[in-house]
Amino acid sequence: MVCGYLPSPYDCTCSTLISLYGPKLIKMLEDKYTPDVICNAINMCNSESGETCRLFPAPKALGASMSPSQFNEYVKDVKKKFDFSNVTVNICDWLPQACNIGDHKPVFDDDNDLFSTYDGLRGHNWRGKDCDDTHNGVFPGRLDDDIATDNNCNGIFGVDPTTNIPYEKQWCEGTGQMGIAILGDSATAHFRIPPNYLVAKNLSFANFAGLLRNAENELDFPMLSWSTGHQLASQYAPDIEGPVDSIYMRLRENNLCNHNDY
Ligand SMILES: [Ca+2]
Ligand SMILES: [Ca+2]
Ligand SMILES: [Ca+2]
Repeated sequence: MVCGYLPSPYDCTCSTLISLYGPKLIKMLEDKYTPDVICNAINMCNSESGETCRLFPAPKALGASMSPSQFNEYVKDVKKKFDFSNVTVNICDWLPQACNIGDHKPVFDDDNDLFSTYDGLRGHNWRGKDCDDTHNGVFPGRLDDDIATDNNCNGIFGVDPTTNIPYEKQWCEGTGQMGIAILGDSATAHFRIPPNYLVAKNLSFANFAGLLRNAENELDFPMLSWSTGHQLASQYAPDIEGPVDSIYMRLRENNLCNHNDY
């Protein structure tokens, strides 16, 4: 059932993993090993810097606190005990796109201008949508001095036939046109774990329908944040309700020349 939440081909890989390691994982849960220990023991939680991933309280076996080296030694013992030493599962083999975001640039960006036509994987959920992914001179937020093309992706281009003035100049020049950029960690990108993911009784296909999409966004929701939000929260139902308001949305509401500039 768990693998059924994932789209093909991930469901197949998941089923293989469950058939190989499922009984041992269930035994570990029954023996009250923490999720951190289990995840590290099967090599699914690790980082390129070698730091271990720890979100939960220390295992009881280690007392109230533990150093990183103590934890690593403990995980080694658990690997040995459950014969996980030869597990070669790597989350990046399984979901390579999600691991190809270490530089925080869009994974899908044909013209390398740092703007994408794809929403997830650091795409246009994170920054304005590229309206021409074959031309790196066309992207949101740039100065638009071409009267024939919408170089800045705000939807405005061409010349007013009655005044012979480019629309971009006629409508936007001197209007205080501006976008918004936020530099920060996941907190500024509206990181959240949908509560339903953590409550066993709420396990359902409906609650996990957006699992892959959320994973592609690293459980961040910049498209719903106070600063760059621009999507309807109802798209993320049933986890999120209510209206979305943001600095970008207000900038755009006041001046459509700001469209896509976030
Ligand atoms: Ca692009
Ligand atoms: Ca482009
Ligand atoms: Ca334009």
